[in-house]
Amino acid sequence: MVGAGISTPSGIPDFRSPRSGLYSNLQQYDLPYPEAIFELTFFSHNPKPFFTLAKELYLRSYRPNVIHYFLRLLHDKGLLLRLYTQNIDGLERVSGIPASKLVEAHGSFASATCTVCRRPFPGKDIWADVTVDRIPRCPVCTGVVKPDIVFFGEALPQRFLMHVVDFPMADLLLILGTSLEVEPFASLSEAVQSSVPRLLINRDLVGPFAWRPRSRDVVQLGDVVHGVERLVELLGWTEELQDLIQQETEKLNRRDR
Ligand code: CNA
Repeated sequence: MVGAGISTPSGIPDFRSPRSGLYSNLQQYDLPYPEAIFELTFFSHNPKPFFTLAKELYLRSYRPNVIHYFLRLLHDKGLLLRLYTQNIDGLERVSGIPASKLVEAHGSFASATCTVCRRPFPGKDIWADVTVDRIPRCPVCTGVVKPDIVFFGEALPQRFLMHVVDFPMADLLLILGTSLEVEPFASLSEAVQSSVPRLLINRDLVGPFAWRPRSRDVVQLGDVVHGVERLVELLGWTEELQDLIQQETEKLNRRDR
């Protein structure tokens, strides 16, 4: 289970970190209160702040970091049952983890839907407008076209239901870079069997690790990059991970050339 904290080392601010988090830097988006950026009622009245954020994510073409590639290495080794992410930056896909291994619980920019007639569109259709600060509109009914990012109160994607099968099957749960504050995602941390070790690598102690710890919980507090690098070292995978990062970075360099 991962959250915005795994992408801060890529330069994408999270929500709740003091000073650097989006919630402390919302003046630039002109929002009445932070959560408004992902609220449907606010969006229907003023979609601009959300699209400003979308443009920022799109144009800066952020890259995966060592944490994403650690997860990719888990997949390459056949150890990754599934990656449940709250992130909407798409960096798990960019790191090379196949879509079949991913549950993007809060949606993605890969697809979009008209908020009025519900027509579906490929996600890429909105960027020509968004990059020139125009609100994307449905060619048929002129409704605003919203990327399929899950807003507060909206249903999670169907794939989220895979947790019913996945979590009881897991024999280790990694939880990286998340405040575990957003439900129903946060409760997945309690969906593994009680004999299953849960490893939290995060700056602060969060969720059930604080208020209902289990005897097999392991917590590594501090910077998530440091925590993951330490784990990789203990596993003896440091060189292999460096090779993977180099190979994938060269691929991205060729893509961006
Ligand atoms: P959050 O609530 O902002 O929490 C992030 C957590 O990560 C906090 O506990 C931080 O202390 C911790 N953290 C941040 N950076 C580091 C670091 N370098 N080392 C160690 N710990 C760190 O974010 P959540 O993901 O828990 O909240 C869920 C929201 C955030 C989801 O709905 C996301 O869509 C949304 N979000 C996503 C992105 C993204 O896609 N990259 C960015 C911002 C917000």
